[in-house]
Amino acid sequence: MKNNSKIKFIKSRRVFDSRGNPTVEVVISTENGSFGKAISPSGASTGANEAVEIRDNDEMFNGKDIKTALAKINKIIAPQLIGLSCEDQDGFDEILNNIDKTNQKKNIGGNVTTALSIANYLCASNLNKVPAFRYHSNSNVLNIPKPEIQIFGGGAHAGNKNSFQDFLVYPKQDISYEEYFNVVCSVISLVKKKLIKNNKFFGHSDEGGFFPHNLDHFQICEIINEALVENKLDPTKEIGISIDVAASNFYMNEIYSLYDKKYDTSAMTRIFGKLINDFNVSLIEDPYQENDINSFINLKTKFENNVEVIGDDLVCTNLDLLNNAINKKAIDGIIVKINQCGTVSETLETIKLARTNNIKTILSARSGDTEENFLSHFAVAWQCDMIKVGSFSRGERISKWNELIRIEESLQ
Ligand code: 2PG
Ligand code: MG
Repeated sequence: MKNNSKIKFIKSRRVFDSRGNPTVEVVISTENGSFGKAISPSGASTGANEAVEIRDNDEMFNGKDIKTALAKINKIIAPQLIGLSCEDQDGFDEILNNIDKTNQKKNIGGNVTTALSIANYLCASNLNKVPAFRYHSNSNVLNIPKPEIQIFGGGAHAGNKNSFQDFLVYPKQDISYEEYFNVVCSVISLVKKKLIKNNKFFGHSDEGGFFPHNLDHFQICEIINEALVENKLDPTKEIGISIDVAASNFYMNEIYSLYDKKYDTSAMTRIFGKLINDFNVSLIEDPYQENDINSFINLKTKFENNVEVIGDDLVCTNLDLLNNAINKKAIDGIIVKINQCGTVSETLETIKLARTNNIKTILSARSGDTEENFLSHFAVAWQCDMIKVGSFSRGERISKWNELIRIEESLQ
């Protein structure tokens, strides 16, 4: 252990996420003055098996304040971490888990452990005088992850309307960020023009995508297809269309409620069949509610060569749930969110298991996110296949895309 790698100081404070809700910021510094800072993001369409957030539930900030979380850091957690080497990420995260003692960080909070764990990781990269995207990787050849960018947003990110949550585009071939952003920019302005012309523009969802007035999933995908084709882009080869159904959000008692209509599981599968066959959708996240793994398996088998099935709430960045999904051949890829499991070490174990089993990894921001751009670094450092941080607007989203431009440049 380098002498100067010892953690000397841990400071935490209340800051705010992109929805204006309080969240935890942590700064960790070592004896030689190296430091790392991180803020916990926060989800709206959370999986039942995620690490849970500690909130005060009192009169402050609609019950979302985090005074208790900050007190736990200062009084219980920090004293046990001071003196540890920031380079011992596993040891750091193990201490957090030992203090908490639950599967879902119910005692000290996933919002607390996430900020602490990431701040420590960033402190170690700072100590080693490398940017975070180079820390962790021995390789000089780092691939840049493919960006999945939201065009339309709905569901829990748009006032809990009963609609799919995300409609996105992603490059199917290798393309530089510069070129891809140019493409996405033209597609987005064309989509906006079409919405305004047809009186369908309603507003923006939490991640900055368009939230349309009175358009269903087929009409939304139709508009994206038109915008791609009008930009001379082939949605079957060049730019793919993906959706995050986030199906648990509009499911209850065996029924999915979408736009005031009711669908059973087979009816949902028929919708997906049409989206895949007629609207070029080639990647579908959380198509069914999180406890219905069999329907994931069926969808994957039925459309094996035409669509990739991705688990988000189904897996919750959890090693055991991922293992189960792999054994049952339920998914082609997973969404990885650090605050779903609550520590960097557990996230890395999940990514490793996915990679060994040829499961695509998509590192993702949360709908309540911040100006922090460490996710862009981690997506490269951990060699994730894709990165999903929302739309191509709003500061907390653009900060991550901009950082990827800088990282891409320094990798050339
Ligand atoms: C998702 C995420 C990000 P949330 O479901 O993939 O879009 O949403 O952070 O609300 O869980
Ligand atoms: Mg999702």
